[in-house]
Amino acid sequence: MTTEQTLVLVKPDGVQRGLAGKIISRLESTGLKIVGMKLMQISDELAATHYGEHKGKPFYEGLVGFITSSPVIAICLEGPDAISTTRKIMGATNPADSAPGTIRGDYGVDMGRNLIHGSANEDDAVREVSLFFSDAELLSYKRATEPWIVE
Ligand code: D4T
Repeated sequence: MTTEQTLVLVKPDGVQRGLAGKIISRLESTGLKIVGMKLMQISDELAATHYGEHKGKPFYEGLVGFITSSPVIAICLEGPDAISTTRKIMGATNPADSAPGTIRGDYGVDMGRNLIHGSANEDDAVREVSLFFSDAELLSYKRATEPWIVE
């Protein structure tokens, strides 16, 4: 197990629908640690950088329009295998294909309103965490429960 950091966004649909608490609670319940969190409005520039790999794809304009349409909650989670654990709890990109018990499977029905973003791999995670958080916004702290979470 590698200790990793990953970027999570509760997307505008999650915030607008009042699901942020439920979504964050599911991630928090795994034992992963919140080391950064803020409500923010994503600018066009930040959206273009974050979703640069999708530029030119048919869904790109809609994706950028959606992610900039209303505030998101940006979270940096830390812990063993934080990237894959978060992706597993999120479910498949398209909520129609997401298993029950996952965030997208339980709360979503449409690919363009899939509630949550989580970094896809280690390179993306490092890039995305530094895109959304300054060093000063990422806190290093111990929790008394840690021996009960990691052997
Ligand atoms: P994000 O990046 O939002 O965590 O989603 P994924 O990592 O699971 O999926 P992705 O990068 O392939 O897609 C980014 C974002 O674009 C939307 N999307 C995607 C869409 O609206 N239509 C599409 O055909 C695809 C592939 C959904 C997620």
